[in-house]
Amino acid sequence: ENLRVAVIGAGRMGADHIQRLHTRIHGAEVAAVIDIDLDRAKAAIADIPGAQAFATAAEAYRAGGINAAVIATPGFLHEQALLEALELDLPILCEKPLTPDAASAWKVVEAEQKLGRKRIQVGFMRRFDAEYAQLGGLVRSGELGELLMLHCRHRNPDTPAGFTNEMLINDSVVHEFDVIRYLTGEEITSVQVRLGKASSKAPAGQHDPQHVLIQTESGVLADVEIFVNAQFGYEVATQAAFEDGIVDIGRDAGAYLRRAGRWGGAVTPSFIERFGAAYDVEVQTWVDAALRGEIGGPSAWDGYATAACCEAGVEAQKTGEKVAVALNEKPALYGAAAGGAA
Ligand code: ISE
Repeated sequence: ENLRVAVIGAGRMGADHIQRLHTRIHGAEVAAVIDIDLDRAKAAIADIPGAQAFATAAEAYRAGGINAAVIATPGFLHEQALLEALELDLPILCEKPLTPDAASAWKVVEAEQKLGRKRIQVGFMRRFDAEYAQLGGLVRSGELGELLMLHCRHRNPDTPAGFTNEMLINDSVVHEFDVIRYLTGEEITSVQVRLGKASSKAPAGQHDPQHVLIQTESGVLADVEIFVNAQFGYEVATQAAFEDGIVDIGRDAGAYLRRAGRWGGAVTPSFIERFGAAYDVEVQTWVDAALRGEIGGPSAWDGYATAACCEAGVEAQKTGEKVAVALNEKPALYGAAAGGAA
């Protein structure tokens, strides 16, 4: 029997997941779409026979027939949606961030603990990207010696209305926090943010770009250029420096065109295309596990640990200080390795 999924939030990511579940994923169907804007929910199911639209998750659950939830509302609404779905013991795929701060993320971890088994996979899709997975494999194999430094570039063409200064950390750098933990297998111990020369293309109230310096338990340093109004297109790329080699991932790939005396290729327009294949693998992995009664991939612990990093990052943004990341003790449910395997 198929997983019957309620997709909560029919915005950009929600709509993308709805189409993914409907057209590409095996073993799942979209049973309900929930959006506070009911017209948007209805539009999202227009081509999906049998799916129903609701304004709240509570109404959808009352109507019955749902046995899994995908949460794709803005991050500040995740806590309530997570607690409601955990209450029903549903397998959950929750878009990042789990929640925007450590205290609310910890409440979610505690609620999952009460159930005694993992129910939440967090949408850190980069772990399912072929190049990140390859880099992770190189770190773990040890064939290039120890990983020493990471140079991360995270560039978006522009930001949607209402994208605040804090969201550079909470919505964008949160991915770097997760991949740094995933690649090193270590927790992050401190975050510093430097605000340099700002682009005139950034909206009022947003300082863009920013430079973030991150350190892990063994001392690995990662620097992140977060530049969310970079105009030219989308780029997420990392250069890793090992004792015995340098590895680059995320360079523009694809067709290399020569025409009319020029050479070049297309720049990825957004994360939807850049990580399209990774999202497919992520969602299929979640569905396959849920059908077996299991949950894998990035966990609520990863969501909590990255939320703590974000909190430190936002403080560092405001104070200019190097801010330590303090974590609660890790519950046994989440295993030993810091980043966990995808
Ligand atoms: C967005 O929410 C994402 O998750 C993208 O991966 C990231 O590149 C972007 O900066 C965020 O706003």
